[in-house]
Amino acid sequence: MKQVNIGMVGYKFMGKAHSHAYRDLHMFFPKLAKPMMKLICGRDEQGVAEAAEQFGWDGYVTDWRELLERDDIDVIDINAPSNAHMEIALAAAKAGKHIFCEKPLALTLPDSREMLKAAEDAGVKHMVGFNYRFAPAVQLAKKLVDEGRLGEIYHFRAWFLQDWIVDPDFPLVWRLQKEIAGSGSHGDLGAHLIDLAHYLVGGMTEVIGMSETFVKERPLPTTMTGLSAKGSKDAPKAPVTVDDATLFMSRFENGALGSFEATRFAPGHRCTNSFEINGSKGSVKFDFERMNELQVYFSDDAEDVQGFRRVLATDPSHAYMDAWWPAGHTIGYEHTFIHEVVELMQAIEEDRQPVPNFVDGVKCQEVLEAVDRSIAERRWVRIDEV
Ligand code: SOE
Repeated sequence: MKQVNIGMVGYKFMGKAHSHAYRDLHMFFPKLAKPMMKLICGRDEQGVAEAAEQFGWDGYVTDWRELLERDDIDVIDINAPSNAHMEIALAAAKAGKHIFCEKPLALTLPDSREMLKAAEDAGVKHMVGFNYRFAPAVQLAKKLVDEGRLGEIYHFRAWFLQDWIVDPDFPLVWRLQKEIAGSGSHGDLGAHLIDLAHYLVGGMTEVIGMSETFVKERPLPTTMTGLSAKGSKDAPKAPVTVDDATLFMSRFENGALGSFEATRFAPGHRCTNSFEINGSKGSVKFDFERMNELQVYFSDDAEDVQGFRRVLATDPSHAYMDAWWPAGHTIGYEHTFIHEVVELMQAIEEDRQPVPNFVDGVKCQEVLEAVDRSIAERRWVRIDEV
């Protein structure tokens, strides 16, 4: 059986999600190439050593350059904060390593284009971590669109709502600092919606947006810096340099209209990543908090039973589900990452680019940037302007 050796940079939230995916893959997808968890990298030696032991890596390093010097590493997995993506990806491409990079691909559109060019020039495989594509219910939505079962698409409407920074005393973690994160809810949550829109409906032609930073400054963190960080009212404060919420509208190449809302200021919404598609023959609705389900409406159902039906996307006929449990036994967030790794391993074995790859990362970044420009200039911006 073929083995693919992984070196990974990052060991926090996404580091754990990716590690879990590598660990579980072979148990459920035994025919695929097996990812071997060689080395994990982080700057804090104690933290990364503990992660290596807990997640099951063979060893750890504190400088990512060491991963590139190793002949036995095939893939560099980058899930460190966004400002680290480009430098590591460029060096990994130069070293001839395949790259699996978390979203958003880069801090800016030019950076993302440089990453794509470097990966293409080097002839390596490149993948970007838009994990929500890999929920079987989302794949079902894609199948219905592709097979024309929703007809001509009129509307894509999507919203990604969270509430983890509503408290004004929530500290200024890295995700709230532009030089590290690139943007706030826009690049963190909106990026997922944009990718889903591209995947399900297609390219966009123009956008117009607005955004707000409701809490302008926050206390510096006193404990860990993740989504559960704790702050203190008495800690010194510093400015928030990203958006708390960004909304935009778009036109698609196929004539459909889009609306998008990304916010971290929606109390009660922990991770409401939702979309609805309306077409001439029907509609679908998805909500990640009920990720095993797709609500489906077909206009040609008999009139007396018309209505949205709940399709549980857990049958063997649904994407990836024949590898999991008997029908009706649901899967979760972590499975979206396992399915990403399925795609990565298949692409390496079949010697093709995985999907989504850096091309999709750049396309997403184009929309992020066009929306930013639209907000700055208070006007519609065409995608081909950026
Ligand atoms: C935090 O907002 C976060 O973990 C994002 O960074 C992820 O990309 C998203 O999937 C869930 O929320």
